[in-house]
Amino acid sequence: MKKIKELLKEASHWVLFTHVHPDADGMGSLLALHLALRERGKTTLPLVEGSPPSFLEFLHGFKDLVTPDRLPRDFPYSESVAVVLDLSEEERVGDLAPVLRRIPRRIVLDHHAQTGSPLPGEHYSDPTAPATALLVWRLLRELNWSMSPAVAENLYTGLYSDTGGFRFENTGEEAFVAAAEMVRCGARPSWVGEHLLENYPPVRFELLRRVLERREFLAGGRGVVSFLALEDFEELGGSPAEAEDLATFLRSMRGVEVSALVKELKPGEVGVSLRSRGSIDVARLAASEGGGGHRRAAGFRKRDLSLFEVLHRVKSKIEALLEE
Ligand SMILES: [Mn+2]
Repeated sequence: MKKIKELLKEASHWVLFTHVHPDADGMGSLLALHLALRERGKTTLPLVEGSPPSFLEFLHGFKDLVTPDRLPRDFPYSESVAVVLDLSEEERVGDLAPVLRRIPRRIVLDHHAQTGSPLPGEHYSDPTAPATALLVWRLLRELNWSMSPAVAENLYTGLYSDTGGFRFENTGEEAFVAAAEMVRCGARPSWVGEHLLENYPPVRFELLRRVLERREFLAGGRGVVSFLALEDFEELGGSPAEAEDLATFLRSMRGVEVSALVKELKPGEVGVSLRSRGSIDVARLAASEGGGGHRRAAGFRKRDLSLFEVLHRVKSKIEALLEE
């Protein structure tokens, strides 16, 4: 923490990273830090892999995001500090890995349980923290940096999202203390809630319809799995981002302890989202397949198996997990 604070005070050039398929916490934390650094006269390059997630375009600074195909050539990469937010494993940086390797100094801020090979750099990771946004908030406080309304609202978005709207197991007193301070600094809870939860594109409901039609119960209703194929996204005109977190919706069914949504992300690549409740630990299942996450929300990707092979594998793993 001390080294990280010193770097934040001293260094002038920053390059910010989050994981592939960024969520509200990764993106909110990244854009909050981007604005906080910029407010202190530093130059920052906020990066995003793939196309910027449109469901988060309400975040402040969203238009500043830079994709790997548009990297500025004249940026002083070798004199910069990289901050990697909401992940700690190299694999989850995706196509941005070559950029990350160009930057010698590195800070990693994360709240996931470490599973893969850790990224080299100064780590500030706390698996008990409900969100990376909360780690950024702690850092800003430690540095005595004031929070502008834009920074506060971006952080609030990350915290709100990763706590499931302050209802998940990870939600404790600190989350509410931090949220209260963010609100005091200008974050608008109703505005964030409206953009996150009441602004879904119609295609999401078409995808949800297919997910529900195809749901398959396991172990007498204690498990539920469903899937989306590439054709679904093509036919309906949506992308896997629009099916984000439908696994959480499946878990909300009475009696369900584990839910899984298997998605074909691109030709030859299948992603699996796992959710659980009670004593079931899906982070372990994900780790055994080369992925990671939290006890109740985890995932992994497969590049060597077809959609239905992955689906089959997930079903038997969930059944085994529920038999334990
Ligand atoms: Mn997170």
